[in-house]
Parts: sequence; structure tokens; C-alpha cells
Amino acid sequence: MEVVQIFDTNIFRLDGKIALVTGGAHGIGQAMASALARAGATIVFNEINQENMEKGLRAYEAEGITAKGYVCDVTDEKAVANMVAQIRKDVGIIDILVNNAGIIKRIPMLDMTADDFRQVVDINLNGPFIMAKAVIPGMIEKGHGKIINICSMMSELGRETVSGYAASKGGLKMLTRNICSEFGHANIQCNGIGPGYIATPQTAPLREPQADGSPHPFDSFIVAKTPANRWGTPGDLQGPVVFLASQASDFVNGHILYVDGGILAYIGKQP
Ligand code: NAP
Ligand code: GCO
Repeated sequence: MEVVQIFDTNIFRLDGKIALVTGGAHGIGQAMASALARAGATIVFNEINQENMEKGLRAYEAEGITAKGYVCDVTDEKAVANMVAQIRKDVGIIDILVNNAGIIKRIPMLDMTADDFRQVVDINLNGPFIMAKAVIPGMIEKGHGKIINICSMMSELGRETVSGYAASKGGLKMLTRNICSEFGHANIQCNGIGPGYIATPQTAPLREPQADGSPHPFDSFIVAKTPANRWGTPGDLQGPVVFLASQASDFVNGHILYVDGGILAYIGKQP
């Protein structure tokens, strides 16, 4: 007779695990790191400058979370290798990497310079590659690892003015699948989270009320286009990231989990 495994909710716990969240000082990164901490993980994060890193530390302290912050640009391979080595000395080998750091430049393609395009791809795609390369050896040494790449709806869809961003997030989807393919045998699971439209500083320009106080047209468009009829919040991403960082997702690999209120499934209301 088949033995039914008794489900143990502790598989969602992260006690004893070290989680590195890139760009984790605010926004989506900070919310995800806070959830990982509440699930038991030790949090380390990086920012590109000291001021923002310290701001992030204060935000964690205010939440009662003891995090360690590092100043490091994810596109700088040497600085990343040094940071990962320093984390190993300070805290230990990284079990969970959340590639959250990212930028967007909203510029019509014909006005976008190649340098603008390169910078977006560098941070959003080369950065996760560099970060993953730096942490995978330690994960192999430990016999397990979780890599979670923060993709986007723009991993699936385009729209005007975000050519560099969409190209980078589409590439990040495929990098996720490739890391899955190359390291699944080492018990490393690499998945993505594809947030929908989330209310953070990055999307603030899209929600800015108009001079007469009426909602930004894009704000109204997104609310109408989302079956949940609202923008997402960084908190909406907390459950998904704990799931993908935990033992509960050990047989989930190469998957992009869209946390978008249903927007990708919906053709939109008839005007
Ligand atoms: P955010 O508030 O702008 O946060 C991005 C973070 O990344 C910031 O802390 C930023 O640091 C950091 N960063 C930028 N370049 C970096 C670099 N070279 N090295 C290290 N850190 C760097 O954006 P967010 O809205 O929280 O988005 C976080 C992630 O989710 C991004 O990858 C974004 O593409 C993705 N995403 C966002 C949405 C959304 O609707 N908000 C939806 C889908 C996906 P500084 O603050 O110092 O610049
Ligand atoms: C934009 C937005 C989006 C969101 C997100 C959607 O200008 O269209 O910034 O790109 O940030 O990536 O998933």
C-alpha cells in the first residue's frame, strides 16, 4: 500500500538558511527580504551606495530584523566575488539568492541610446548572471540552493518605451530556465517571480495623479486591465518568494511564477 506522506508545514520554514537579496533596501526587495526573515532566514542585502544601504539597514531594524548590508554593484564581477566571499566570512555560505536589483528606463526606442539600452540590460540581466555565477559554487558545496530571479510581465509582453527593460526581463526568464537546466542535478532550483504592476517608487511615475487631481491614465488602464482591479503591493510578493525559497518548492524548477492579479490571463474589458 502506498505510504501517504504526512504534510509538514515546516517545509515552508527557512530556519538556518542565509538569503541574499540584491537591491534589498526598499521596494519589492525589502518586502521579500522581510518575509524571508519572518520565515526564519538570515538576511543579507546589497545596494549600490552606502547611503541607501544604511537606509535599508534602518528599515530592517525598524521591523526588528537583524540584516547585514553590503555596498556592491551587481554588474561589477570583482566586487560581487568579494562581497560573496565577505558574506561567507561574516555569515556563511549563501543558500538563497534573490536577484531583485533592477532598473527601468522609459524612453521611446528611437530616442533610446545604445548606452541606455546597454545599462538596463547590464543591471537587469548581466547582474543576475554575475550574481548567480558567484553563489552557485557555494550552493554546490552545500548540496542545495535556491535562486529566484525577479522577472516581470515584460518577460512575456512588450509595450512602448520599455524596449531595454522588456529585452532584459525576457532574457532573465531564459537565464532562469538555463540555470535550472545546468544545475538541477546539484539540487539547485532556479525559478522566477514575475510581478505585475506593483506600487513602488519604480512605478510611481505611472500612478502620478494629473494636475486636475484625476488618476493618471496609465493608473486607470492598469486597474481596468487587472482582474483583481488593483495595483499589486510589495506584500503580494511575500508568500510567493517564501514558497520558492523553501523546501516546499524543491521539485519546482525553471518556472516563472507570475504574481500579477491575473493581468496576463485577461484580454481586457470591452470598451
Ligand atoms: P526599485 O524600488 O527601484 O528597487 C530596485 C533596487 O535595485 C533599488 O534598491 C536599487 O538601488 C537597486 N539597484 C539598482 N541598480 C543596482 C545595481 N547595479 N547594483 C545593486 N543594486 C542596484 O524597484 P522595485 O519596484 O522594488 O523593483 C525591484 C525589482 O522588481 C526590479 O528588478 C524590477 O524590475 C522588478 N519589477 C518591478 C515591478 C513593479 O511594478 N514595481 C514589476 C515587475 C518587476 P538604488 O535605490 O540605490 O538605485
Ligand atoms: C512599465 C512598468 C512595468 C513594471 C513591471 C510590470 O513601465 O511598464 O514599470 O515594467 O515595472 O515590470 O511587470
